[in-house]
Parts: sequence; C-alpha cells; structure tokens
Amino acid sequence: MKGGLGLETGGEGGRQPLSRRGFLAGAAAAGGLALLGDLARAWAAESPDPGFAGGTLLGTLPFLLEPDEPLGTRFGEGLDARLYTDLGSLDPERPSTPLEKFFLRTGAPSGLAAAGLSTLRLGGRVREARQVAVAELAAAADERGVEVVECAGNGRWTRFGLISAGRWAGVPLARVLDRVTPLPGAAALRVSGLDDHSPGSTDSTPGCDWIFSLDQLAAAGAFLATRLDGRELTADHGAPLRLAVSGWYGCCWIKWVTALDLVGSDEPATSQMKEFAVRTHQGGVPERAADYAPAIVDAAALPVRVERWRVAGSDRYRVVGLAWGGAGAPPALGIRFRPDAPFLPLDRQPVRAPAGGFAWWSHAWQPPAPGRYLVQLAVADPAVSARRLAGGFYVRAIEVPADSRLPAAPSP
Ligand SMILES: Nc1nc2c(c(=O)[nH]1)N[C@H]1C(S)=C(S)[C@@H](COP(=O)(O)O)O[C@H]1N2
Ligand SMILES: [Mo]
Repeated sequence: MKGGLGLETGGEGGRQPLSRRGFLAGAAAAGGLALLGDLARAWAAESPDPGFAGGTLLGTLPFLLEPDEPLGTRFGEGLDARLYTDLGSLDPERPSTPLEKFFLRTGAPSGLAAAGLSTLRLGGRVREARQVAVAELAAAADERGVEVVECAGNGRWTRFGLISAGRWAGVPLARVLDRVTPLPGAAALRVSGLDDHSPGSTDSTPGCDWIFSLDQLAAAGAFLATRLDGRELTADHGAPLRLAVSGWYGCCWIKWVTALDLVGSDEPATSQMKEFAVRTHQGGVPERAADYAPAIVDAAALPVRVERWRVAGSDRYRVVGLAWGGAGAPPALGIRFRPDAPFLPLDRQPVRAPAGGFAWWSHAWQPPAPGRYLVQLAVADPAVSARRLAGGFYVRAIEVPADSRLPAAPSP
C-alpha cells in the first residue's frame, strides 16, 4: 500500500487521474432521494438513537476527493469494462447486491462465444485427464450462500464501488475433482480462465490463472459458481463457470473457467498472481506459487452514506456504512471525524444478516461546526488484522454545509 490515505490514483480499477473531471459531487441525485428516504426511514426506525424518528431526511452529503466516475452504470469493454456499485443506494435489509448493481471489473472476453466453453478440462498431475460437461455441473449446482467479493484494486479511484455481495449457487470443487485420480506430488490446483480479449487493455495483463494449495481451497469451501442472485451467471460475470473462493480478493475468483490442473508444490506463479502480488499484500513478487500468502481480505469498513436530517428545527447527521472481510463475526468498530480525534464506539455496531453478505452499521453524529471532516473507522480489537483499514485506505471526506442548523454545543 502506498499513500496512507489511499489518495493515490491508479490501480486496476481506475481509468483517469483524480483531477481530470474535477472533484466529485455525488451521492443522492434528486431522483434517488425518495427511494433513499424509504430505506433511511426503515433503518432509522430500528436505530438505537431515537432522535431521527420524527425527523425529515433532507439529503445526503457527497463524498469529496473522489473522481467523477458514474456509479451503477456499465461502461467500457473487455478488460477495461467496469461497473462501480452504488453502495449508498443498497438496501441494508437485502443481504445480496442485485445482479444489475453487482460490480464489474472485466467484461466478457471477445473470444467467449467462439470458445464455447461447453466442457471443463480436468488435467495436470492426474492418472487420466477428463472432460466434464458444463451442463452436468450446472444441473448439480445448489445454493452456496451470500459472499462479499472485493476487487484488490478497489479504492478511492473507483469510488470504492468494486465490491458487492453475491448470492451464489454452484458445485463444490471437491465434488468436481472427485472425477480424477491425483498422481503423487499433486499439492495444488491451477484454475484457468479464458482471457481472450481484443483489443487488449491499457492497464491489465491478459492471462487469468491462479494456483491454490488444496488446503486453501478446502478451507475456503471453494466452488464453481453457475448462478448469481438467483439467475444464470451472465457472460460478464463469468458464465458458464466461475470460481468462488470465500474471503479471497476478486482477482482469485476466476471467470470463464476452462481447466483445472493439479500441479506440484514447485509450480511457478502465474502472470495473474504476479500482476496482483502487491495488491494482495504479498511481500514482493514471489516466483513460486507456493510462496504466495492467501489473498484474503482483512476486516474492513466503509461509510457509504452520510444523511442530513432535520429534527425539531435542527440538523442531525447520521453515517451509515458497511463492514466485511476477516473471519467470523464482524468486529466492533470505532469512528472518528478528525484525524487527531479518538475513535468512539459506533452507536450501532455492524450486524450481518444470517444469510451472510455485508454487515451494516450506523452512527448518529453532531458536527461541532460546518466544514470538512474525514470519516474513518477502526477495529477496536488490536488482535484483528485490518491492514487496509488501519492504513487509512477507506477514509472518506465530507463537508458539513455552512447552512446547517447545528444545535448549540453543550457548554463545557
Ligand atoms: N478470466 C478472468 N477472470 C477474472 C478476471 C479476468 O480479467 N479474467 N478478473 C478478476 C478480477 S481482478 C476481479 S475483481 C473479478 C471481478 O468479478 P466481476 O467482474 O464478476 O465482479 O473477476 C476476476 N476474474
Ligand atoms: Mo480485481
């Protein structure tokens, strides 16, 4: 990770320097406010802070210092195709992101139709290689729960929109690999995806294979996904088969899977692994696949909406956000609004739906004065690994408008 605040541009997701179209304005466009109002009211009714109950939602504050990229709209082609999920418009009551809003980091390759992909090849260090009909796998698919996927190149330059929660169906890898007999020395699996794009990309290297140890795949409960959000996987999202590896960064969720090869523990790293080494927090760029640490997403949290309410004649603010990553239940979080302030516990700590997906949190906030603030979250427990969060990666800037009706500060 380079800059502390993650204000640097670039990375796989970004298309342009921050300054090109100026600093952004953003969140609730006029039309979105009615819908947002319903979401916000439903959510406020359950808030431990009763102060919002009788109030009116005036709007949301845009996040500053983020590029003027469209949210919720697909643009570009092939390796440069993107859809940034509009996180502020997600409904906390729906555990998964609707398919139309699901983020896109690479569009369907131009060679997809010609490749057909009606069979999956199982090979490498096996007694006898096999072809398995994709239709047979699709017929055996069952529900696999809701999993958050975050692109390792998600950041300020993508308005943090390269992350979504998918409700997946698919076939466990273990059940697919049952069809071949491993030879001695088979310790890892190379999952290969189609990556036949023309034209090429300005900032992505073609080739999409990742090598996992068999233990890593078992621990992640990896599966080949055939459905997303209750529907057939779309071409953009990896049809007919894509790998799902719970807890790992998006670059490991190989789309358009063509082959599974058992390999030895000395197998060289793939070009994809090397391209993503820095973004997946490897120390350097290891030559051997076995020397890559699991590309897992640490505990993280992001404010996605800062609501301005009018309650009994004064303005009150409420921050709503997401938490994801790490293992187990979401950890307790603190929040602060200035880099020199202590973190205070959130008044509504992250809660994840039993089905899985994002955990949602909220916090009532009374700014002392109009002006700019930096909203930052922190994990309270120092034993929890939260590298990006602790590095300031998910800090967002807002401005409390000068016309805010702020209640008088209590006298000391
Ligand atoms: N074959 C193939 N699979 C791929 C990629 C790719 O370029 N080619 N991109 C990866 C990256 S970097 C991410 S973040 C996820 C994005 O998945 P999505 O676009 O379906 O959201 O797919 C991964 N799978
Ligand atoms: Mo990614």
